Parts: sequence; structure tokens; C-alpha cells
Amino acid sequence: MNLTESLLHALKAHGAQQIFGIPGDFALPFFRIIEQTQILPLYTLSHEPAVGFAADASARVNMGLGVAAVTYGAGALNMVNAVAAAYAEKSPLVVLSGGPGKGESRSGLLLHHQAKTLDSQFQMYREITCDQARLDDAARAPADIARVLGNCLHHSQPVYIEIPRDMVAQPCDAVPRAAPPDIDDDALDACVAEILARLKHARSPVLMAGVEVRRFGLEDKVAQLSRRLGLPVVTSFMGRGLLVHHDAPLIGTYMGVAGLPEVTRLVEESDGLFLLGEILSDTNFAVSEQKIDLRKTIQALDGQVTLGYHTYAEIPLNALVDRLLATAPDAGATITAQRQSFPRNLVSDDATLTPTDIATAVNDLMAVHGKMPIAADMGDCLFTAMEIEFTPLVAPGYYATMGYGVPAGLGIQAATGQRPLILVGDGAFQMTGWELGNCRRYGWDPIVLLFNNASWEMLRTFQPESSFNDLGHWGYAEMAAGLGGHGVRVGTRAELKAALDEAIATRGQFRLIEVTLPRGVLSATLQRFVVGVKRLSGAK
Ligand code: S1T
Ligand code: MG
Repeated sequence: MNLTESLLHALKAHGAQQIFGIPGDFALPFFRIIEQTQILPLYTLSHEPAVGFAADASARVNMGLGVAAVTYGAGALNMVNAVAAAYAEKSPLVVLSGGPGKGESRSGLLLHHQAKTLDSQFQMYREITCDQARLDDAARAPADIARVLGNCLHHSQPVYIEIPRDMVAQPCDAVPRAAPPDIDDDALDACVAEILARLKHARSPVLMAGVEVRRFGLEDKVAQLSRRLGLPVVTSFMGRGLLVHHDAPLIGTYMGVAGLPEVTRLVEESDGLFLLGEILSDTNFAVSEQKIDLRKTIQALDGQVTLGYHTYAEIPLNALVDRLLATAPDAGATITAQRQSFPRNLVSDDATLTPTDIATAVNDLMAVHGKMPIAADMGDCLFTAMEIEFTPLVAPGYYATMGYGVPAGLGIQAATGQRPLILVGDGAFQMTGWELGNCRRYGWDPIVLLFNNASWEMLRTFQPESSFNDLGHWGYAEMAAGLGGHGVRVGTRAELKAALDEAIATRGQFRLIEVTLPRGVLSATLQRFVVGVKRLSGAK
């Protein structure tokens, strides 16, 4: 077996199911072996940011490794933002980059795609990955790969593997499986006992399920635990889309002043808030009506548990949930909090459209045709997604990068075979919407709802005086046919309903529905967010 085959088998053994990539001369020999061996299917896209976003989304929906393969320099450095997003949002993404071989590295010439030094890329990736390896020694490679892939899964964060192009065909042993780190059983028991005691004595305990619950494949167990303990469950903005197919007492999404008042009160008035795998980010907690005193919460994140002023180190989330399930008595409590409701029954008339109308139309569609996985970009489309019925959702809810939606939708369909719904604003579509041109090659047929307000509207909302937020109209619907899909522009509620009915009935090509939104019309959720943020910041 050669080094590339050994790496590919190891990726598959650690849960990878496909590779997204764009080759280059530093990666051609590597890509040739990927294609020849078919150990993992390869999907090439058109621009490396999309490669990173698609691989990230595949990791999130598969709950396994996402793999992004790129060339050295121009390719790998082009993907830095997508990997940074994966790092921030705890997505287990493996970056495979081709690299210069020994001979050329010693040539004394500056190599093409080289920035500062030949090691600069490796150093840059140190900042957005939890482990790294350069496979320049076939004898050491199996252990390096085992360590790096093991850390990718253990920390649920990206890792970086550089493959010098003169190493890809070197004979190499199989990659062993790294042993999981030891756990101090007594510490785990003490931690569990303290958590259960706190929850038992709380008047109104609440469980907030964070993205780590999904990353470590714990949704079923957490649903069972919340029922056993009688805990109402909420997610954060970033955690939306969790626990939707699980029998959990899921009440709604906490968004502070931007959320539904009853959900906000449930969380902010709780005297036993259990943050399970939740990232303490501003998008999740900066808009609190009453600031949550984190010292009174139970926080389990990044492999440790903090209660009040003390922390239990080395308590992996899966071990914690397993031990809680093994220990927790049946509280026998009935959960009285009501699950949040969602807008339905869009009137099919000539009224112009709002983002909330789009959510209503999607809810009507899913009520008839079943739930669809959603990939949302950053912008009002993501706030609108909060008004759509609970369904699997991948979105940059914390790192908040644009460009994620379309590639992530392609990643979902490649990884699951399910037809995704993609929500994307016109500004974000201008960044990576072009990737839809890859659908025809792979038989992907997402339904794309393009929120066209001809503006970077989220920015205009906070700085209306700046005309640089105006984007004009690009004729997105007309572009679809040239990319191999079908496009239509809709401006009324009746037109939107008809376009969605036609799209859901037609398979085999992507359907782009360009929704014309009047200037300044926001979703109800974004409207509450803007008002709340301005009020909290004292702005006019
Ligand atoms: N560039 C990238 C890659 N990501 C970003 N988040 C931004 C810039 C800043 C930014 C926003 S929201 C926004 C920008 C430019 C406008 C989005 O426009 P569009 O996609 O049309 O959506 P909508 O009109 O609904 O706002 C965030 C706040 O940083
Ligand atoms: Mg816009």
C-alpha cells in the first residue's frame, strides 16, 4: 500500500464519506490516486472557499470527518476563511494540501504558490486547526495520521495534513487507530453527582443543547436524558437544527431580545441553566434581555465542565452524557413549557413579499411534502430560518461568514443524497452562488430561495446612510439556465407559492427562485434583533 492509500483508508475508517477538492500541480499525483482507487468519492467544485464550506457541511450532517483536498499555496490559502469558520464552529474538517517535494524545496529557487517561506502555509494553518502533520517520512506517517485524525474527532475541530508531492506513492504501512484519552472515573462520578444535585434543587432547570451535542453524535442520548430529568430543551441561534428528529421536549431557540419572549424568559429566569456543548459566543448570548449569570450555569464544553467557580478538566462530552444517563433517576416531572409555533397558511395573493412570507411558504411546503434539510447563508435568510419549522439546518450561526449557503447545500446532497433547501441573500449569492453550475455533473437538484433585496441589507439596517450597501439587480433568475438549472423571479405571495409547488414537483435540476423583496423589509426575527441590539447598545 502507498502513503496516499493508507491515508484514504484511515480517513474512511475515521468516518469520512467523500472528499471535496480542487487539484493543482502540487496535488495532481495525490488526486490521481484518489480517483484511481475510489476509496472515497471525489467531488470537485469551482473555488476553494466552496470546497471548504461543502466539506464542513458534509461533516456536520454526517457527524463524521469532512475532507477538503487542495493544492499548495493558491489553493490552501484560498480556503483559510472556510477552515476558520469550521474551527470556530467546531466542525471536524480535514484539510489535505499538496506540497513541494524534497528536491524542489532544496532547489534554491522560490517556488510558485510560495508566499513567504515554504513553511508559511503550515504555520498559518496552525492558527485554525487543532493538529497538523507534514507526511515527509513514510515510516512516521501512519502514527502522524493516526494522531491527527484522532484529535480531529476528539476535539471536533479541523486538522491540517500536508502531503509533499514526492511522497504520495511511497510504500507505507496501514494507519493504526489512536487510543482515546483516559478518563478519571472518580472525577466523572463527582462531576455527574454535582450536576444532578444542582438540577434537582433548581426551581426551573433548562437544558440548552449546543453544537457539540451533534458533533459527537449525542442527540438521541440527550433527548433521552432531557425526558428522564424532565428538562425543557432549547437551542441557541447557532444550535438551531439540533434534536429535530429526536423525541426531545424541544421548546424553541433562545435569541434573547431577538427571540420569542416566552423562550427568552424560560432561559433567562432559569436557576439551573445546563449549557451542554454550547459555545459561549456573542451571537448566542450577547442579546440577552437580562444578562445570564454564567457563574450560576452548568457549562460542558471543550471536554471540561464548569460549575460556579470550579472546573472539572478532561470530561469528554460523550462520557459525561453516558454517565448522566447511567446515573440520573427518572424525575417524573412533566414539562409544561410549550413548543414554539411557526407561521403557516400563506395567503396566495398579489401582496409583495416579506422574508416571513418565505418562511410561511416553506412551512406550508414541508407540511405537505415532508421536512427538507436546510443550508442557510449569513444575512436575513438565516434570521428567517428561525421562523421555519424545526428541521436539520447547517449555517454559520456564530462565525457568520457569507458564502456558506450554496456550497453547504451541495455538501448536504453529496453527503446524504437528500434534496436540500438553500436560503441565501443576493450579496452572499454573488460570492459562491456560481457553484450551482456543478450540480449537473453530480445530479444535485437543490431548491434555492434567493432573498433579493438588492442590498447588503443587514449592514444597511445598522448604517442606512451608506450607499455602498446598494447592490443593484443582477438578473439571477436568468443566470440559472446557463448554469444547468431552472430560474424564476417571484414578487408576490401567489407567485412564490406557485414557484415552490413547481420546484418540489420537479427533480433532476436545481431550481432557483429569486424572491424580490422591497427595500428595507426584514424578517420579524431580524427586526426584533435590530431593535433589541440598538436598545441594548443605547443607539438611536
Ligand atoms: N464578507 C463575508 C465573507 N462575510 C460577512 N459576514 C461579511 C463580509 C460582512 C457582512 C455581514 S451581513 C452582510 C455582510 C457583507 C450583508 C449580507 O448581504 P446579503 O447576503 O444580501 O444578505 P442580506 O441582504 O439579508 O443582509 C455580517 C453582519 O458580518
Ligand atoms: Mg441582500
